[in-house]
Amino acid sequence: MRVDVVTVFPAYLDALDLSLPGRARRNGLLDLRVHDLRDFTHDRHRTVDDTPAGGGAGMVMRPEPWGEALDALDLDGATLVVPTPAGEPLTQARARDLATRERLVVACGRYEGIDQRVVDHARTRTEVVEVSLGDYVLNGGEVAALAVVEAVVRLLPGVVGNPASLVEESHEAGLLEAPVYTRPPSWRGLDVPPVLLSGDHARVAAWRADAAARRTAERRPDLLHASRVVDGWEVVPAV
Ligand code: 6GU
Repeated sequence: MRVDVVTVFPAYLDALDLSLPGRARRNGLLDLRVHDLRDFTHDRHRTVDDTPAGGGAGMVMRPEPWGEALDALDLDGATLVVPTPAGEPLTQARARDLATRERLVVACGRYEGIDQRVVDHARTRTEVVEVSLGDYVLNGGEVAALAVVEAVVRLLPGVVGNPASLVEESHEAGLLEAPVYTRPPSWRGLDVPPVLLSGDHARVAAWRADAAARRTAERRPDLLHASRVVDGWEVVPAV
């Protein structure tokens, strides 16, 4: 997969040299290119922002550098990902969908965001998805770009060594994952739940299913439907 990221802070994306995305790059599974938006300005101060039309606080990213950057990258056949707190939630289903694309272009806004005409114009040439990481405010799209790349790249064939590990995770089954333990069996007076040491795979699976349901009911009741109720909470995943 090819991923182009456009940002005024290219160094933010340095973390993608590390860990799993770094290995995917070295293995040729991920062709990641980071571009500095200011390279597409022409004034001495390399200006990318201006005051909001209609007034108000903060600054808005001007359309011209974005237009030039996206023209230079040639969006044809790419999916443009625009991180914004006003976007659709980045979910595991969304990550799975994005992982099927041949090429992503991630446009990282700063300040109050990018002039909407940039997105509207891009939509006339290619698929555009505006995504949000959650209901809180970040200063720009770079952290979201890291999140999108990490969530998507680990789903590409050959990137994660054991594909079975992708199946049992939080959110893949529509539920949160059960708690996990390793050696030693007793640590600081706290024991690994004995069922996990029993060797009885069916009982282990049943324990995990129950723990996942309880945890989801407690922490994320929004992930559950209303039909099979445990302790007052429905435990059927909504996806
Ligand atoms: Cl994608 N961008 C910004 N600036 N803030 C956010 C966000 C994205 N997701 C949650 N908050």
